[in-house]
Amino acid sequence: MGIYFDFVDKVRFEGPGSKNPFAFKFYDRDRAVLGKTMREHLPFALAWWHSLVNSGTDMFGAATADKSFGAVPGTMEHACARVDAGFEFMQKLGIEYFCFHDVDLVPEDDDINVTNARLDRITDYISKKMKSTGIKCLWGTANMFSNPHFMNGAGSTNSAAVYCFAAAQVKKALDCTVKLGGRGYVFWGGREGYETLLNTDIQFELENIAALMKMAVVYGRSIGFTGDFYIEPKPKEPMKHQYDFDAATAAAFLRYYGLEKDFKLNIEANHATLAGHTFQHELRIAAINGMLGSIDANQGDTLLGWDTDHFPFDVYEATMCLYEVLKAGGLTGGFNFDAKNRRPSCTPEDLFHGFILGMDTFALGLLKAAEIIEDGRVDTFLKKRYASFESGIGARIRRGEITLEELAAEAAKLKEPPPPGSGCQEYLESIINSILFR
Ligand code: XUL
Ligand code: CO
Repeated sequence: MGIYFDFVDKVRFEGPGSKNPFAFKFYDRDRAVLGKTMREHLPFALAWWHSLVNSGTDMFGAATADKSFGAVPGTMEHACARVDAGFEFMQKLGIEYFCFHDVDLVPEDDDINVTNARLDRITDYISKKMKSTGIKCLWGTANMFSNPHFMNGAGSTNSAAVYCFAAAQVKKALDCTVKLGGRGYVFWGGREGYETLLNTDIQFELENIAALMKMAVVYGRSIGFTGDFYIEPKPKEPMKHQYDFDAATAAAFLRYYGLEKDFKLNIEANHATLAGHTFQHELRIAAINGMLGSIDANQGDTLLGWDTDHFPFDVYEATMCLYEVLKAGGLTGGFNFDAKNRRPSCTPEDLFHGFILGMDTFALGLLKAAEIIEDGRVDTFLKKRYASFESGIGARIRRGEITLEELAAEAAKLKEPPPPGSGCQEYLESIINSILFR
């Protein structure tokens, strides 16, 4: 095994004043925040596909970054070189988890049996690396969107034969995830959606997707998978309408089909904004449904209407994210950098800069979210805002001990209600700014 990133030894915390491009300015892994270390609060993961596979191709142009790692692309030697490079990279950054799709790990063959044999080999190789480094698997998934046979969907396909291939990939990806001790298993519905109702039976397709998920749960539990299954909501791209539009839609789907005991949500920042929500909104909806599982940590671009997967740099958004996570008592999953360098950021150094930026952004978010909670003014305001439900008729409403007639009688007695009080949004926003920039 060679050394792939010889320009850096170990990325260390040097503090906000450091000008070293290969040092953390805010991520201080052993620093205690609200009773836990930063490292415990922020289980960061590398996304195999963006960091080790994606080489900057887009619809208009070829690769700009060299991800060959000294091997011939499309070979098992290349797959192994990626593992070596990936583990060296994670060790140098102190990243403790990784996430993968089946076909990120090995070249996909036309014959699924050949691909599966390759997966057996590569997961043996990865297991050894995991043992020697202590790096763990956050979650695995099956890529059921790239292969042309999934053009009409995977669980939502019109073809029973293609459905078998979707099932086969889920089965094998679960085998790999369990073999690697993954904390979770993700379903991102890449082609699970539609373009026109002229050729689509939504109900039929939803039933088939749910059936595939149910079979995955039964199989996963039978081979000892004790972690969470996740749906990763996204409203569009590649499909016009995607079934897992947002957290509320996915939560309703899971309940309707009886999957809520085994599934949580993997909330991605860029998917939230594509759905017309804030990242914080999606996290809150997941949390109040008891389904806040894991996070795909990235950032979109408000001027672009697609999934740009930037490395996150927006401290405000990261702060509100961590505020939700802290309030929800943490994640069962982690923070997966489903993020890629911009196409012209094409050097191995840029890959380090992306992760340093992302990890520092979330570290700052954690520090600032903890300060908002310790400061207490936002929480105090919120409690006061609903205070009329704490006693009298309000408390009876909350306890469900009152009828519509009694409420109407109360209104008649009052003739008109007292003013409900100011929402104080600007006051609250200025508190957040004063904490962010002190
Ligand atoms: C696509 C996306 C995926 C999932 C895993 O937008 O986010 O990379 O995270 O399939
Ligand atoms: Co994602």
